[in-house]
Amino acid sequence: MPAILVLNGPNLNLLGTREPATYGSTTLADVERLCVEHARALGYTVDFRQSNHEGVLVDAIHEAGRAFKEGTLAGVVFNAGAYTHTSIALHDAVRAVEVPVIEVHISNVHARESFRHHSWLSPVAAGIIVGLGVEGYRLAIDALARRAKG
Ligand code: CA2
Repeated sequence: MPAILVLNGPNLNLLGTREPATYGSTTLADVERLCVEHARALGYTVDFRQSNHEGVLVDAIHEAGRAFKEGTLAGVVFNAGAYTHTSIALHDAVRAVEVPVIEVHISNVHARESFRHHSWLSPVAAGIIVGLGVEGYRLAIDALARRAKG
C-alpha cells in the first residue's frame, strides 16, 4: 500500500494541551489516529511525524522526494508550524523535490498576527488548506489521494 507522509513542525506536539481557543482540544495523537483511519479507507498508510527541529524537517522532505520517485509515497501533508513563516530552507527543500506537498494550518493564519500572513511554503506547495481546524489534515489526504489517481 502506498504511503502519505504527515509532517508536523515545532510546538505541534503541544496540540490539545494549551491554547484551545486557537487550536482546539484535539491532541496530536488524535490527529494521527484521524489521519491513519482516513488514509486507510482510501487505501494508504500514514507515516506520521513531528519535529521541533528545522533540519529534521528538511531531511524528511528529502526522504519523501526519494520515496515519491520510487513510487512508495503519494505525497506530503505538511504543517510546518512557525517555520512556515521563517524557513527559506524548507522552501528550498520542497522546491528541490518533486513530491506534492499540501500545506496545512489548523488556525486561519490570515486572521491572526501579520507575521503569520506570509508563508515560505505556499509558493512551492501543491495546495494550501488553512483555518479548518484538524479537518484540514483529512482534506489534505483526500487531495493527495485524488491527485495520485490522476
Ligand atoms: O495553525 C497552524 O496550524 C499553525 O501552523 C500552528 C503553529 C503556528 O506557529 C502557525 O502560525 C500556524 C503553532 C504550532 C502549535 O503551537 C501550539 C502552541 C501551544 C499550544 C498548542 C499548540
